[in-house]
Amino acid sequence: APVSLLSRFRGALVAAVLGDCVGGEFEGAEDVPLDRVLQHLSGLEDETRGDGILQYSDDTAMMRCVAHSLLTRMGFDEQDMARSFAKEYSLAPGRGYGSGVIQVLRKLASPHLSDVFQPARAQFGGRGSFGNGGAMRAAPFALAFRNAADVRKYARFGAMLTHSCSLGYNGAVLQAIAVHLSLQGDLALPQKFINKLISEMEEVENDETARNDAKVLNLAEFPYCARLHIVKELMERNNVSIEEVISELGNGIAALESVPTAIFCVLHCLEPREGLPERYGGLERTIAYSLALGGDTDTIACMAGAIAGAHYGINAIPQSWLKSCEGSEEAEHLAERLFKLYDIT
Ligand code: 8NA
Ligand code: MG
Ligand code: MG
Repeated sequence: APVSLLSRFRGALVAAVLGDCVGGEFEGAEDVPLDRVLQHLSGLEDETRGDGILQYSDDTAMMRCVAHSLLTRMGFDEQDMARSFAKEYSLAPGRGYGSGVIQVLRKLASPHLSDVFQPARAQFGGRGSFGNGGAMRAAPFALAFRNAADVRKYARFGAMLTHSCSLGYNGAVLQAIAVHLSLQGDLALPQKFINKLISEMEEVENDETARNDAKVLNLAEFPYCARLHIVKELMERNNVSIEEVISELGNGIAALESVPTAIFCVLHCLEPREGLPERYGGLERTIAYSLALGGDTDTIACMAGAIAGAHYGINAIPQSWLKSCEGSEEAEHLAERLFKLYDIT
């Protein structure tokens, strides 16, 4: 049956939260055997399991702030979004935030701050953060704005509140665009999907600051485009090992080493894969595969979850997974409200 747009909206936010919650188990682990991943996931189906619900981390905490702010302001308001991040952090500082971003969140709490983008610009000796913290929370921008140019523009500004390095905010733009295209059903033609992402990023990275940052950081020209070309090459092969994915695309906390990786996870899992249970649908495969890469598992699974959820819709998510994760019901509700906003922006 065709997946309705509302189902895609709900799927995107709920699967993002799920990826964060189930991925937390393996965050920072070097080697994650697929067996352990499948064991962890089948544990969610056990009603009698005693360890309670899985808590979400910084990824979901900040994504909720983005969604709330877009909804209450009926669009992007940098002051409100900055305040929302700062308030969330002060109420629950123990959600596993990156070590650098904490300084930004503390400064954003100051009532005397006039330029809310300034604390982010002061990070890392003025170079700004290239972490994936802007990208991990980018999905709601694709659910709030219908127009691709708006998605690009506001995902960028939203990320710049904490991530002023172009590698940081361009990772957020890429993630938001991937969710945007997935909502349109574009993953039905995977080759076309990756080609569209490449041409979007050619435009985004054709910018003086982005070119200069790439040079200073010793990266290829058009670094996101370069990674997306690798994604395309890996897609065309059906015998890609996890080690190759990690070495070619990365699994780290830098946006460049995790956003293209998350996109690859979704594309790779459009089809059944060896080692993953046959009863799994594409969404379950995507989450399981993201965890098996190790590294920044919560964030990679969160980003892959948002893109995959927008493709498969809410009905692809097992009830037992949904019930096991903190914040999944709220995510569904936020998605429904964003769906109404999308109709008017
Ligand atoms: P961030 O802005 O603090 O960046 C994350 C890290 O990346 C920093 O702490 C630095 O080590 C490094 N980094 C970023 N930019 C630069 C730079 N210009 N020069 C040198 N080093 C740099 O935080 P974020 O919001 O981007 O968070 C990214 C990840 O951190 C997320 O996956 C999130 O889940 C979290 N995280 C937390 C833990 C934990 O222990 N709880 C572990 C891994 C990741
Ligand atoms: Mg996290
Ligand atoms: Mg993480």
